[in-house]
Amino acid sequence: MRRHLVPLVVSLSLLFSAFAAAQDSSYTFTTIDVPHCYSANGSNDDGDIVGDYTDAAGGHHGFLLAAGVSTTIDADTASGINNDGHIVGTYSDAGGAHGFLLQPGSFTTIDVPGRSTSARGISNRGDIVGSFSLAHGFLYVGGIFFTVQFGDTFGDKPTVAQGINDGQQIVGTYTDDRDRPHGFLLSAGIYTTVDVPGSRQTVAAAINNHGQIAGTYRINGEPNVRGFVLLENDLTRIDVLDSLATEVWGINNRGQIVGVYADADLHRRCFFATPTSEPMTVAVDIKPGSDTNPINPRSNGKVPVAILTTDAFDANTVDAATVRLGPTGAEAVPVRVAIEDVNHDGLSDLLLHFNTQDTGIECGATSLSLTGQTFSGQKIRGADSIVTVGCR
Ligand SMILES: [Ca+2]
Ligand SMILES: [Ca+2]
Repeated sequence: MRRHLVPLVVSLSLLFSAFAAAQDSSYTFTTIDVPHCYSANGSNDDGDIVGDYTDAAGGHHGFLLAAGVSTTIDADTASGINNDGHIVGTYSDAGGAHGFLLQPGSFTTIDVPGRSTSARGISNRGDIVGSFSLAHGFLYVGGIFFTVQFGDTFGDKPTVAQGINDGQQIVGTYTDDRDRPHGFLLSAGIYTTVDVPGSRQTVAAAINNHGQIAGTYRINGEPNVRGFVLLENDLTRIDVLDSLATEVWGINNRGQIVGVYADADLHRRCFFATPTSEPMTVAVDIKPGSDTNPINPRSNGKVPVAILTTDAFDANTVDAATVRLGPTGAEAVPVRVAIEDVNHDGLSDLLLHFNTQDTGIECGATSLSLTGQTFSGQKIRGADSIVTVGCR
């Protein structure tokens, strides 16, 4: 069975030469502790990981790694997992390859009738994508298969659908007339090629709800593959430290990625990586409408705080559940969240309310700090001045 569309990536991985890759410092990499891990293919927002490992005879088996415990899945590979813990992948028998959906207590075959099928990605809505007959993509929604096909005519450009998000945007890979793979994005019925600039081969493997696309590419003239994360035109190269080659196969809504790399001894190692970018400074307005921002530390009321949208930052990308406010920026959680244009500049801001008593503010404090993250994992930080009142 062909595990990924990409015989090319599998073979590319074997083209290790003594090529030192630079570390990407915007991620923290963790090697996945599954013996003989062959590839980590997907992760949900809880950080549960699915993939496959090899046995002594070279056979492939799926795995689920959840809360540090790995479990074998009786299949060739597990390719995707959603936030409900539903897993898709591929198994094979005498009749060929079959897609599957594994839910608590049930194992369902997902086959395009009469065709060799592989299930590769699942959204939180339960939509499944994959491929059949090795050359055609599919989308499976509500018990119905739809063809996902790049190019003008069916079969013109061999296509595999690899990943899907909750907005039913689909990514995958098609092969051109010269047998070179290109990534694609299918969004609202429109197919767009997704190629890393200057690459000879690009595989688009996964897309999250923020539109971040993760995959693998090879640049013209370079021997080894690298991973990438692409958001619109913003490309991040993914190279695991000291690796000779890196493939990325999955990305979740926290921007965390999974994949496989070749270490200095040419062993395959699976990895999980979390974005570690420096906090971005954002504009914070404590008590919108007030310039002095008086706060009574003994109040049992609430403090309103706005994160302002500017030309450089959209406050609506902030995940309010991650925001904290206090003297160090780690204290209070918001108790109310609203989108509102607090400074009347036509740009909607994020207005949060915090219980004054949760902030840990003391008499004499002169500022409060706010920290948090965007939905795509970018850390943010900001502060505003205050004066304490009612302290005598
Ligand atoms: Ca203010
Ligand atoms: Ca505004």
